[in-house]
Amino acid sequence: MDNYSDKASTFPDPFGLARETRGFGEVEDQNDPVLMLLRLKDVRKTARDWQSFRSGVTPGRIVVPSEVSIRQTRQIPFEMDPPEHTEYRALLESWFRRPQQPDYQIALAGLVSELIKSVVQKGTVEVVSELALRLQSQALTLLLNVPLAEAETWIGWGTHVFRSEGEALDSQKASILYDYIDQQIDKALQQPGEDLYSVLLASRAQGRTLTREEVSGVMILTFAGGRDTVINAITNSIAYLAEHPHQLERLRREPETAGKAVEELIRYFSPLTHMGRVAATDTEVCSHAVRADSRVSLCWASANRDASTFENPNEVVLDRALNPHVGFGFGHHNCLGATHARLVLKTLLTTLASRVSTMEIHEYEENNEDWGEFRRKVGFHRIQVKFNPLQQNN
Ligand code: EMZ
Repeated sequence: MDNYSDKASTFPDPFGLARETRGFGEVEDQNDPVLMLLRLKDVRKTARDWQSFRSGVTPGRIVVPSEVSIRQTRQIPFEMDPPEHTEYRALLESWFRRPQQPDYQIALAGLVSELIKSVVQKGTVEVVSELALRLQSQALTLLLNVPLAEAETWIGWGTHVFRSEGEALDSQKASILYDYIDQQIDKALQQPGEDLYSVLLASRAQGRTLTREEVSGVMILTFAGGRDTVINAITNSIAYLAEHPHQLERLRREPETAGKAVEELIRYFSPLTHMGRVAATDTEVCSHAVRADSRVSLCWASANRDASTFENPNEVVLDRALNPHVGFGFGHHNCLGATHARLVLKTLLTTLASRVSTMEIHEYEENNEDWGEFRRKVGFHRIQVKFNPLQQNN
């Protein structure tokens, strides 16, 4: 077993004791408290029970920290409940499954390969801004089917579209995203193309074409939901492989293990800590009374370390056989972007293994979230890494 405490890629579980003893935690959030559910069983059960625990409430309220003060537009489909949710989700599925197509995979492999080539050439880079943010943004051009050059605009926005340094909710920053999406919708209306905006503008739900507001709601979710989460997953995976060179070596020898490795890294790092729901009536979860209209959260990060399901939950076991993690959520709201995110990570792992011999972490600054009594490491604000090329590739 690896020495636990002194590694950049060690992400301790802050929820362990509370999960085992109580099963929940309580967090204050802008005068709208949240009951965090910590056990895998409760998280799954509550995620399934959309009649009692709703997503289609005031826009921004199921996100923790709440975004009620910075947006009015409902993000689609995640701020909806069945049966409405079912129809919108179904109309998005085939588009978000395009990463399964060979030409998409070839295009992504090309992007990743260029990026890795350039970091190897530079030698030492700051991974969050020079690799993870760039990769996330460039890969998103494939998901949206827009020109690669668009990525430069998004890179300029930094790692989170609603947060800036020292400000958890930055409304000025949010308006940059909304204005941008508005302009893109205008463009697509004037000159429809093969991009996601145009496809959505021509899509139908509820017996009519989608409204502009609905198209915007899908686009905001696509931009915001898969941004810091993907950036953290990329950065944390690189930190892990830098500190476990034998695992990079193994990926080189057995690239077919990359799929399982991705699942385990997602379980261990859990890029999204939790997602909320709002109780429809007075009820009870985990033997705790929950009042109508109060918030609960499904803590994916805690559920993914639940020892009643995962053996040695605090260890990264890259070829973990059974891995029913909830890193991409659970139930009908599971992550729509997961096919794309999995492909990005898998391509990153196999490309690193084929191009890089070892990586060395120089200095770094951790990114921690504070949830009341819980302090959770989610990634890095910055991390300087040296990439050593594989000899045959220099
Ligand atoms: C929302 C959320 C979706 C939210 C799956 O998560 O991600 C957060 O990062 C955004 O701030 O608006 O999109």
